[in-house]
Amino acid sequence: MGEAMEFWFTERQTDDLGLSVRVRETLLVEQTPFQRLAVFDTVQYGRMLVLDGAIQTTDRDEFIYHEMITHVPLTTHPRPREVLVIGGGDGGTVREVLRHAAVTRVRLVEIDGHVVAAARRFFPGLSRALDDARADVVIGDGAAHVRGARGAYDVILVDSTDPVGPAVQLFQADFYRAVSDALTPDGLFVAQCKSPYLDRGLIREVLDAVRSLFPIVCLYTAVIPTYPSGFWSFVLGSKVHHPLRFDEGRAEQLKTRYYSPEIHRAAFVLPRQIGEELIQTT
Ligand code: AG3
Repeated sequence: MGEAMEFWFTERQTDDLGLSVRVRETLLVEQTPFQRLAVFDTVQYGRMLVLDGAIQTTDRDEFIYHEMITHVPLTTHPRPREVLVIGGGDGGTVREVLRHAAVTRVRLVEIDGHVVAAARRFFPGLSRALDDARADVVIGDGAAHVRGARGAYDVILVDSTDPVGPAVQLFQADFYRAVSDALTPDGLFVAQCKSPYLDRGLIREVLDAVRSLFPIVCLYTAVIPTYPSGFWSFVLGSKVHHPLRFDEGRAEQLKTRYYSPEIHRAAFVLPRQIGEELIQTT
């Protein structure tokens, strides 16, 4: 045997930019009714879940995204009891929600049962949470579920893929209106909103839509190495509670690796150019 062969997977993040990782083993490639699903074992990041060519989560950096999409809103709400996760079929967000003692039920509505099945096989550290007595897994259309739920949830977490394929509707104004109706009178929601470096047009549209529906609207960010540009954003819309008046005591006690009360505050501070472009106060 000569030189060992190398296999690489590249996510084409834009037409002109990619992230490449060396693959130790391809564990699964399948076409589901909704998307192309792949699981790789990579040298740098461990196991990696890929949907339609876009990296969703990896063993090594999944905690950053899952902690940040969850703990910022759940420490902002004084008593988050009923929580809905849309998407998030891997289970990582549900795992973080379950760290909050106030939560009596977390319902996951994932459109693609194959994502849940792949997570159960290859990502037990994420999917184990789905077997918790407080977790309720529904395979179905998250947008339709939200339209049928009135005043039912304290917190809604939109853990979606990017706005291509089944997730397109999750970035539209109609959907945020339904989210508002599905929340309790002091409810709040968070949605992943791509990269402030690469997707400012999308972020601006989402902020505008959410601003027309919620009195409190904020963008916050986290550093996520495997997502495009490594710099990621979350949009938070809230009816009453402001995310900078959160429960620091509860935030301090959470068993986390990225999130902390300091990170919570810092996440809302935007680099000057991005802040000026996105958060013009009118
Ligand atoms: N959902 C957000 C993934 C977006 C990544 N985008 C990309 N790689 N182009 C993550 C699901 C984890 N529960």
